Amino acid sequence: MIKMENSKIALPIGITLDRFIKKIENLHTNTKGELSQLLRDIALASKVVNREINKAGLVDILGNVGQQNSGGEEQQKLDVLADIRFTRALSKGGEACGVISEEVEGFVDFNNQGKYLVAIDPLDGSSNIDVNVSVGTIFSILKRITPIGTPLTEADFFQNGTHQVAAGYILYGTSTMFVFTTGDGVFAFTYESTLGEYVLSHSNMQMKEEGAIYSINEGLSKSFKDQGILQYLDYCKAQSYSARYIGSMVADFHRNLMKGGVYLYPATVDYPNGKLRLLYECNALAFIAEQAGGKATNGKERILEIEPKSFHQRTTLYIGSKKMVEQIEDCIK
Ligand code: AHM
Ligand code: MG
Repeated sequence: MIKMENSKIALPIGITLDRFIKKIENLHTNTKGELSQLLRDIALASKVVNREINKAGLVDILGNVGQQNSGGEEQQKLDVLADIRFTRALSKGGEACGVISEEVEGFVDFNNQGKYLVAIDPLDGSSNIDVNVSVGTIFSILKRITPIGTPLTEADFFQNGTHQVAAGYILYGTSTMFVFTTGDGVFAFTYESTLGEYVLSHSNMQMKEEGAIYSINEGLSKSFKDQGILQYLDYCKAQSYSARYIGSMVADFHRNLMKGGVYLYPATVDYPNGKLRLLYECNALAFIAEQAGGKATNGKERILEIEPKSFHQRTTLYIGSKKMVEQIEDCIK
């Protein structure tokens, strides 16, 4: 049975993602099911990527391709493969009219009648691919603002994160999980490989207001531009918090979502504006964090209210349990 509790959806654990999406669709009037189909397309592509990640090591898909992506980082073979899989699924599906990806310089216009735009990091945590450590996919969905049937423009993509209609991530970890929100709470589905289905495992996820885990690349502390971060790290140590940093943001974020904690990527000498990308990394996770009762800022403003000015714009990021993020903000004031 479906009921709305404080605008949150209550559906039984064990329901498949397809059924879940259909039921949510039924709760909303005037929907044509396009967003539902788009989410299904992303889920399907993620199963293909999951299969490929699981084969890594057995077939020749590890290592880099010898070229750099839009941000000047080494592209891994699996980065490129994942980008191809998701872009193909989105263009064939027809609900998305365009995409921006970490792996591609500009935007891709599918020239179709779709009304949604997708911003995606096809495989986040590239440095972990070769060493069998969790990686993820992050996606953010917006509605185009220019009329359907006309060429897409930069303005379509340069909408702040409050305009997202859905966002999510897939974590390829000890099990594979699809976590997403459409603004009615956060839901996680675990992949049941023998069935080939994502099954609801965590309903209406909520993040603890305060946790005891901090996730940061502390090895870079000499190059942090804001000394307030060091003050916050001293506080974490005084409290005997646990330091946990995998180097795949999706995995670090997911753990903090489940247990309570905070993820930090401040400005450094190498990345004076922060390392992480606003449109396809930070906005999506910020939407999820807020839906789960957490918080996401760049230290001064809400991530979701930052006005994008370029496709691969970077930002500093402090995201996780609300009180922990607020304390960081106090330290770096
Ligand atoms: P990527 O998109 O090139 O994989 O970079 C993003 C990743 C995050 O997943 C991770 O938290 C961070 O970069 C790690 O960076 P660092 O090695 O500087 O700590
Ligand atoms: Mg990334």
